[in-house]
Amino acid sequence: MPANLPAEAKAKLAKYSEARTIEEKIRALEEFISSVPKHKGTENIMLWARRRLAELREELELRKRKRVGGGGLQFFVEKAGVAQVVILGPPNVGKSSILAKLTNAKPEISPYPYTTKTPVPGMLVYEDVQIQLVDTPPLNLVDIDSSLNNRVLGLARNADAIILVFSVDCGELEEVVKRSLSLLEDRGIVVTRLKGVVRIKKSRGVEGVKVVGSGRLLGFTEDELAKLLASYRIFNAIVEVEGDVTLDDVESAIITSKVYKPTIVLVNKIDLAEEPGELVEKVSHLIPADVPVIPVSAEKSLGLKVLGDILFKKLDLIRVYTKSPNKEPDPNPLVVKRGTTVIEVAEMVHVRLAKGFKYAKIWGRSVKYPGQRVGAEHILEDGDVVEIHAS
Ligand SMILES: Nc1nc2c(ncn2[C@@H]2O[C@H](COP(=O)(O)OP(=O)(O)OP(=O)(O)O)[C@@H](O)[C@H]2O)c(=O)[nH]1
Ligand SMILES: [Mg+2]
Repeated sequence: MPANLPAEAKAKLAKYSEARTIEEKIRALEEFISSVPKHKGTENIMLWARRRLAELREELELRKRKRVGGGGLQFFVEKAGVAQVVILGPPNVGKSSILAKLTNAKPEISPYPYTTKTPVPGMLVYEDVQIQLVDTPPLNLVDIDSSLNNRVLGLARNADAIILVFSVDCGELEEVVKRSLSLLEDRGIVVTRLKGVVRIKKSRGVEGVKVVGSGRLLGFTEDELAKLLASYRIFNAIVEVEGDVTLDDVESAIITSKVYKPTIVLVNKIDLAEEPGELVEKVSHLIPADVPVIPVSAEKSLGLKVLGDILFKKLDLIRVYTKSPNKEPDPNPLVVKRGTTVIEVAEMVHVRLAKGFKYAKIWGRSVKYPGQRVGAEHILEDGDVVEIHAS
């Protein structure tokens, strides 16, 4: 249902999105809430705004406590390695056990729920790269607006990917899966690329509104899109569209700033299942098709070996090994986004190589034969060795 927000509310929202400090954001959001008329069409927006406000107040509170002597629980985890992946899930499913098995970290593990109180990082070594995993306190699926949920979901929003853990002994497993998914969705964390996804990047660098991506606009034109954005005072933006997208989807993207997080699902304690296949099938049924569902047992070390590989692929990263002529390739890869071109790698190595770029020689999956010459726009693949020739 369209929100039909009055101009005043839209202006407040613009103020919120431009606010630089938490205090400013809180004030702008409070003003936004009081300027939104209450009716069916605005229910979702109000829900979003109230939750966002709660998250922001929580964050402010934490920062204050930290300032007055570090009494507060430390919730922010500095990123390290090639990506940060949070381990999320309901209480007692074995999140900490999984971290302990996959990394050198020693989190507290116990048969009682709510054992983990603060995030615990560890490093997963996958071949020649390190992926940071962060164990978190459990998601509360009963009191969904709990302050712990706010903090944990804040971590997830900031991470590069999510490992969502359930377990065989979850009780009403299907209900638990459904609730967990809707908790993420309600907070604007999208785990699949199959549904329509809109991302709006405000940018002074573009002239007007530019639509990119492989998706389709359903029932509206680019002109109508630009008008809607303008009503929210967004005049220069790149709108990334994937899947089928309606004008309502665009509006909710403007308001709630949804983020896509690559996700994998683990069904842990599979050692306890009498019919593991059937159970995994049941869970898979509820999970979007592009999210892998993997049965594992932290206790019996089952199914864990493949996780590094699956995670790395899901993160859409590739490893590129640079080399100088007549030398061995650098053993430390450059880890870059899938789709990266030769010239982009040249820029990362040295401006001189990019400016004077002539050609590159490649060994690896992206070429037909070893040492093949390619141009600047050649797209690299995982494992490629690149030798750049510049003047
Ligand atoms: N049978 C079996 N038990 C497991 C497995 N993994 C974890 N457990 C047990 O499940 C209980 C909870 O494990 P934790 O790793 O503390 O679970 P958690 O999800 O971190 O729990 P919270 O921090 O409270 O959210 C412990 O008693 C573990 O020994 C498994 O694969 N199989
Ligand atoms: Mg734990």
